[in-house]
Amino acid sequence: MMIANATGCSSIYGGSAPSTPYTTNSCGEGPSWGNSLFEDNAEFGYGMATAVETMRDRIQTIMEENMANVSPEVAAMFAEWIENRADGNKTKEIRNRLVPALEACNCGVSTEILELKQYLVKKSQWIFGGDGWAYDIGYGGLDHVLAASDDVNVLVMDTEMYSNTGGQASKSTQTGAVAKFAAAGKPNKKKDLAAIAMSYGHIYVAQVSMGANQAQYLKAIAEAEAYPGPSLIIAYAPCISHGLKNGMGNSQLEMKKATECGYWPIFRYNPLLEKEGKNPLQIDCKEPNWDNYNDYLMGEVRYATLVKSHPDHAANLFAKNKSESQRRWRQYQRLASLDFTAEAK
Ligand SMILES: Cc1ncc(C[n+]2csc(CCOP(=O)(O)OP(=O)(O)O)c2C)c(N)n1
Repeated sequence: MMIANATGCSSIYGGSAPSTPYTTNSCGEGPSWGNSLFEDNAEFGYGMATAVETMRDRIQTIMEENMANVSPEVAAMFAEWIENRADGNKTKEIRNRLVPALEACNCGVSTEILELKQYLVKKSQWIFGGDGWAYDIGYGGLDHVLAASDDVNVLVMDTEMYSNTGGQASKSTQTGAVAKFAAAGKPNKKKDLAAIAMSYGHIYVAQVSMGANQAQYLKAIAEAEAYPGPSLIIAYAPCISHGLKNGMGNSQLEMKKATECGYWPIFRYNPLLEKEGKNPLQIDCKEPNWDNYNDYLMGEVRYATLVKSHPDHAANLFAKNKSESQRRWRQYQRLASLDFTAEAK
């Protein structure tokens, strides 16, 4: 796995010395990680993926040109690698047989491929960052990378604000939330990044919340990894600047509440289903209990504080926030009920 990490909370806890969440397995293998600035992280990860695939194209050319110059066993492994080069587990297994065979054969082609052996296994390319990066500053690059067809996976940890620099409002901040640059509550609705990405049709998109449904969250990660094209996972991430009245120790519970009241619906959009004539959008949560919406907002200081400073204004903005969520829910319901039989390939 290779990770391109935009600067933000995830790069700080991801890359701090002396401790880091990343490690190696018993074979000494683990992810590699790089931190980009903040405006170009999607491009940074895309560059990593492109560089690796260019080296792997080179391996394929060497193999194709040397089928007749190696033993039938090695030629069979070359053919197997070419056929499965996009499969992480398969290429790992082939690499484990091919490398010793090439080391033993001591022929010209073996030296060339052994020099590139670190590229034999398909890399899993991930691009991590927050909403300030994904929705605002890095959005042009993110859109560009998602619009291409390369196999990269994007994880947005959506705190609905620029957390690492003290909680500035982003285009992900919801109506009525108090954040820096939105001291009287954000007047405008949250950008629907998932809907924009789904409009392309070829992007795997999931909106997840670990606290609402862990199985759905893991399924989305596995599906994004397996999808042979760009994937985008938007993960709800409570943060200190939200001011959870129940405390950050209950952030998983807060996530559950957000999904149950309709604030954060969870779903998966898998373009592979469309090829089977099925609707690609699957909504993974029940009809929200909208009656709990205001209680959810009042459980967080980022909303509750507006009631104290601007009570009338607060009521209007919270009603607007709720009706925007209800509209978004109905929009997803409409999309999820469309007939896709004509799209079967
Ligand atoms: C081009 C650029 N502008 C500003 C900064 C300063 N900066 C570092 S982290 C950050 C906020 C990141 O917010 P977000 O992407 O939402 O991630 P979070 O901290 O919420 O995880 C900013 C503005 C930077 N690193 N690069």
